[in-house]
Amino acid sequence: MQNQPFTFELPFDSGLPTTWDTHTTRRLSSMKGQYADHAAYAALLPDDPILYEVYEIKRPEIEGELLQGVTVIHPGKVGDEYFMTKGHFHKVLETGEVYLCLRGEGMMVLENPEGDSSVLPFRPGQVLYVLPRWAHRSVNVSTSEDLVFFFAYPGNAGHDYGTIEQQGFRKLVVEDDGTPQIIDNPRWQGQKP
Ligand code: S6P
Ligand code: ZN
Repeated sequence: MQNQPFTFELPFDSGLPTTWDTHTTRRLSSMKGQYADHAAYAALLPDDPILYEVYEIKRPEIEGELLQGVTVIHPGKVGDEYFMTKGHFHKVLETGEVYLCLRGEGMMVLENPEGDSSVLPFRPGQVLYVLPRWAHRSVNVSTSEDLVFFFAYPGNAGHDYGTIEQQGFRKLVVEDDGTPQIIDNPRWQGQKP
């Protein structure tokens, strides 16, 4: 781990950082129950494709530090739903996060415990600010190109994956006639505030 201020490159052609400390891959099998089309999920499971990869710079997970890295979501669909991240609240709910889209075409699905939800388009050159209290999931709405983005968030934030695993997001992004559409999640299992 660096103990001096440092730089690293995010070349716009690849979007990949030139250095990183950890590289995590998430496969379809880690998304059980998240895709609305359970039959399509089951049909793809034997291949267990990699949906996305996260490259991170290691820093102490404490207040005052920032954790940063790059996520690459590959193109693909499960039924009508695009490849997407698991999504999470931060364990410290009052945590904001900054994203910068580098490549591809995406959407960010967000919601808070108060019942508000939002789905924002996410294009190269756009910065997206995730407000404190809002769960977030990134969706690659291209079926041919990777979606690549940089993120930074406070070191003490932690992650709460369990709430989304259990209740899902209120909104889904699905392909309809070749274009992304936002629909209500018929299986959303949260409690209305
Ligand atoms: C972390 C930040 C991103 C995601 C990454 C993968 O707070 O929001 O780095 O970790 O995009 O998503 P997920 O939901 O699997 O952590
Ligand atoms: Zn986050």
